[in-house]
Amino acid sequence: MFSVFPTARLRPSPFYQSAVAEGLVAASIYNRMIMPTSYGDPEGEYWRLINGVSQWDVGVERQVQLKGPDAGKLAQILSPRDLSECKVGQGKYVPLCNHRGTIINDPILLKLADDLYWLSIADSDIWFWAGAIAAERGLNVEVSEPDVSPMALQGPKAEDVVAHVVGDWVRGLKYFWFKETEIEGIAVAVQRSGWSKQGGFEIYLKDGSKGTQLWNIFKEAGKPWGIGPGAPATPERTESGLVSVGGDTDDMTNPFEVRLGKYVDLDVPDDVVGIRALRRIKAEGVKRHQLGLVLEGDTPAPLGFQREDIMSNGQRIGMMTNCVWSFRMKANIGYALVGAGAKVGETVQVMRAKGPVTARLVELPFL
Ligand code: THG
Repeated sequence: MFSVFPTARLRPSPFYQSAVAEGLVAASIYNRMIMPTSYGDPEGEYWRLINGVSQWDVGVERQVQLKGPDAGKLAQILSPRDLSECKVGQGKYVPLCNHRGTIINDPILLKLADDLYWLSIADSDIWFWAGAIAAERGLNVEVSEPDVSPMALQGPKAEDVVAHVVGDWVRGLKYFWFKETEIEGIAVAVQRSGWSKQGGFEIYLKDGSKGTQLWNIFKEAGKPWGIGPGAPATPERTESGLVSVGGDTDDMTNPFEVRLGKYVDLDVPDDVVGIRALRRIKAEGVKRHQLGLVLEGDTPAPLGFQREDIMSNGQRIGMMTNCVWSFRMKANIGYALVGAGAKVGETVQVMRAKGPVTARLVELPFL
């Protein structure tokens, strides 16, 4: 059995011991933490997410806390999405861009109070970024990483399980809205969210010493609904068209190229990081766009990091950024980041390790 020694460079989540007890067999690294990825039955885990309820250790989705009188001002400077209408108790999906308009993270922003926000981040060091920008702009706000770790319940039966634990009020929560509460004395925030399109909730644990206890409360409560362990599922998120920033994007990708333009408001104030670049990119027109790929063949693609050239009529037109076997479509599917001239319906060649594979460009999401 492989084991991991926690250090400041490789931090376990508060749910790590539970994940190991559930039979964790594979993990990745995210925000310098261990992110569980498989419990040994990818297809079973997938169908549990599609038809039932799946329990995920997503403690790697760290919070960047903005606290102080200028917290809201800093949140807006960090994101090109207009936050002026964001209410206390509301969450919003907010791309973060650098000065060139390149997307560097895509957190969920939670507004806990007028002077308190969390950015629930994807995999990059936004603490440094936010802290430096706050200080350089002379803002009165403290940037920190609080002891807060999300656990996700995803799937069509997640709502029944969460309602059973915290009460029927959760059924009335709107998408990305949340409420702070306690579960058997454990402080949490409960949000309708999660990195799947199957519905579900995330329970933000506010005391890392209570991870095993919180995990077991949901494991026990979920038994009548057949709950079991899982992890953010590449086949499901690909079918559903969710973007993985850093995976599906490179160091030149702007939000318009990867279908995130609807989260960019070009008339936010001029002091928003990257907004001038984004206005220019929009005015000039995007050079690339993201489409789906359906590959020929009925042998599941090997898992792993795959960024392979896409050819059309002997010319390289872009790259495949992600490829996975879809259990529902019974085909290998992936994302293409290709020149704006490449169109849905076009047949292309993907230069895979074992040779070229024919594929069709399609609209996203697949399902
Ligand atoms: N949960 C929490 N934090 C996170 C993630 C999460 N941190 C970053 C990571 N995921 C990646 N970011 C996300 C988060 C949510 C969504 C996509 C990427 C998402 N998108 C929906 C969509 O694209 O259809 C809805 C967006 C909308 O319309 O507002 O859900 O999962 N705590």
